[in-house]
Amino acid sequence: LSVTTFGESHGPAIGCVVDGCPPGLELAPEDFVHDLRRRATGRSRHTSARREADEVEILSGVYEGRTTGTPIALLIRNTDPRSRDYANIAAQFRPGHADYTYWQKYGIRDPRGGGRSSARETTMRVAAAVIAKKWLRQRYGVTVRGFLAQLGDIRPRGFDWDAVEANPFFWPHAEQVPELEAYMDALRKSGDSVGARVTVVADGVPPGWGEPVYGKLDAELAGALMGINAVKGVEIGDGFAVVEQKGTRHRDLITPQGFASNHAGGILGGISTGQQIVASIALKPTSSLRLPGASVDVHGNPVEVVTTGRHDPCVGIRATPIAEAMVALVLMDQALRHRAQCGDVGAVEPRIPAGAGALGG
Ligand code: EPS
Repeated sequence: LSVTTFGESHGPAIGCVVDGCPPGLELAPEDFVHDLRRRATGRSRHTSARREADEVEILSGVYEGRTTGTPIALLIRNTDPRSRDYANIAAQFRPGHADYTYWQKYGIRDPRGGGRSSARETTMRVAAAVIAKKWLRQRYGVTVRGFLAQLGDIRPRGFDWDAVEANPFFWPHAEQVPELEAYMDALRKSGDSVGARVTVVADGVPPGWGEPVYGKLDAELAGALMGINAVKGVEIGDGFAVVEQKGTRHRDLITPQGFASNHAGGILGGISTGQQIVASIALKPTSSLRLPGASVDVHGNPVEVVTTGRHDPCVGIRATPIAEAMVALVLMDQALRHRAQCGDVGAVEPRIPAGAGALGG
């Protein structure tokens, strides 16, 4: 499976091409509505106020409501760009933003804002992954779900999947939502931004997906998740907590009834164990701030940068569907690769049951 996207935040449209999807999958524009809405700006006062229709047009790869096996091209027209927001920083670099490195690489400053580096691009990742999620669910019963696992220094004090979809933060503990609202209101008022942690869990992945050496499942997940805007860290399973663990604590004991724990995050030797796959990302605080910050202009002169316009004080709030998308795309790719080499089922029976997940089923 391969996916590429095109388009700029303030251009006429954004789009993607998904190549390698098997034929016969039912696909209609309505399939995209749910996940695109989950990711969209303007769902709450805690995210960017830009209002995009995010309506998907299927340009190719689908005939009479089913995928044909040819490349699937999806298009979303931008309906609410406002490039004047960037007029005052057209020749400057926002500190902490990709403005500077794009300029160093290409020598072109897009005066309309972030362009390709804008989180607007992630819309198409989510759209592409609607196909992957649907295929994984229908073909293998695999589900991919995520949640906001930390906002600044606030951590969940309880966990319930039902709560996640019932608030605009994707927070797993309903009781804490007012606390998050107050935190975000104060943050917005201050003009500053904050980081976040998002965790994604895939249930139902059979054992055997992932290449053992090059193309390990965890390496592919890490690369895909790190490729999301603003991501500065990726963890699989216990991640960086393994540094302080002893082997007797970390190893997941195996019983005929299944694994007794899941510190590994469902992956051993680059190959899925059959347990929940668990991956987390750390997202940095948004760099587009209205608080002045020192920088330079394209001539190297010192400037104070102030970013106006419509920005998210915490990009992590909208990152849950994006992280799910990257996990789903990698899983579909690995499923197809595994199937090509080994067929649908693993090499040996019986298998032990999945056993313990890191997070309730
Ligand atoms: C973004 C800046 C803002 C956000 C945008 C992400 O864009 P603009 O200034 O062009 O309105 O609104 O998010 C989206 C439009 C979206 O669909 O996610 C940025 O710099 O990343």
